[in-house]
Amino acid sequence: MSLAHRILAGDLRAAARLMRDLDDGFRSAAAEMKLLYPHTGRAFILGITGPPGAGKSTLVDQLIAVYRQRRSRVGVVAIDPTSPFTGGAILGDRIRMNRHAEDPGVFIRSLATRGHMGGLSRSTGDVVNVMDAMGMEVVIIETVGVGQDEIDIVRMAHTTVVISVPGLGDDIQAIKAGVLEIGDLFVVNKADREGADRTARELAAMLEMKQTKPGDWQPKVLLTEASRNRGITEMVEEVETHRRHLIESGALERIREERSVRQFMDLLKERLFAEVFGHIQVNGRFREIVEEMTARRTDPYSAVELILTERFAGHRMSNS
Ligand SMILES: Nc1nc2c(ncn2[C@@H]2O[C@H](COP(=O)(O)OP(=O)(O)OP(=O)(O)O)[C@@H](O)[C@H]2O)c(=O)[nH]1
Ligand SMILES: [Mg+2]
Repeated sequence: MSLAHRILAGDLRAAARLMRDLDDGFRSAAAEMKLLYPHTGRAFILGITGPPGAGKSTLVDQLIAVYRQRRSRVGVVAIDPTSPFTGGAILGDRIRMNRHAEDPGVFIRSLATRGHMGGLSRSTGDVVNVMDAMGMEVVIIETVGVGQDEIDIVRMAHTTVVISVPGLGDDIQAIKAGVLEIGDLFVVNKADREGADRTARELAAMLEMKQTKPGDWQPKVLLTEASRNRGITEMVEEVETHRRHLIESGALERIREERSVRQFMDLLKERLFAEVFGHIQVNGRFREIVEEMTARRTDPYSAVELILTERFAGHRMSNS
């Protein structure tokens, strides 16, 4: 039986195996993804982002518990910002969410940001799709920080929660830059720490300055203390309110469409590059071009044009 069929039948080990094959870039994995795709599009995708150590994993662990009480199955994709060789944060996530390790209704997967040549958002998308096809009603994506990679990842979420913590004066400024735009809900975690109320007030003030149109979603600012399970139910309620808003306003359909388009674009970029670059590496053209450029007999612009012409003119001929 194919991995896809086993996954659709609820086989968790088959899912883990496919995710490894995806990491290794096996061609067979693409065939499995084709079989799974018709079974995707049902999961609610929740993005959790914020600075290192803000308590994201602790919050996610509490969220899992709430969704499990409500009988939803939960998938988690934790993006590990550190080197795949240290494994530090992966271990941390495992420990943080350990109490759910034996629950067959919970599936946790960590992805490293390095070692994924140009495709972290695509591999995240693949993992989300596998979890979706597995029947996970909720898929949570945890990412750190505000880099472009993270923004791309967070954009595949239906609802995005931005976590901050008190006492990060300059980080609030960083939040201002880009994260203010992507948050559907802002959570100040570590509410037990001094200055939490002030951080929440500052955030709320910044949100009020944003230009809005009637009918636009108004992000709230909530306080939580993840390590003592405080404020979590309120957070889930607000997430659910946003989810209903997405459905009722038709925005959910738009987000889904954007996500398919982005997946298509990412795949196209990756496959075109692999196709063209693989070819010139094997036939020695790449080496020649490097030498020509170094000797200033050609330039990168002309070289790319030449390679594309050679590659695709050849294609048309061989196909006709
Ligand atoms: N005081 C306090 N500590 C908390 C709270 N929530 C989490 N922590 C602690 O903060 C530390 C970091 O928590 P994590 O959940 O690993 O944070 P994270 O944002 O996932 O960290 P990275 O994934 O490494 O970026 C841990 O020691 C938690 O126990 C809170 O509400 N109050
Ligand atoms: Mg974490």
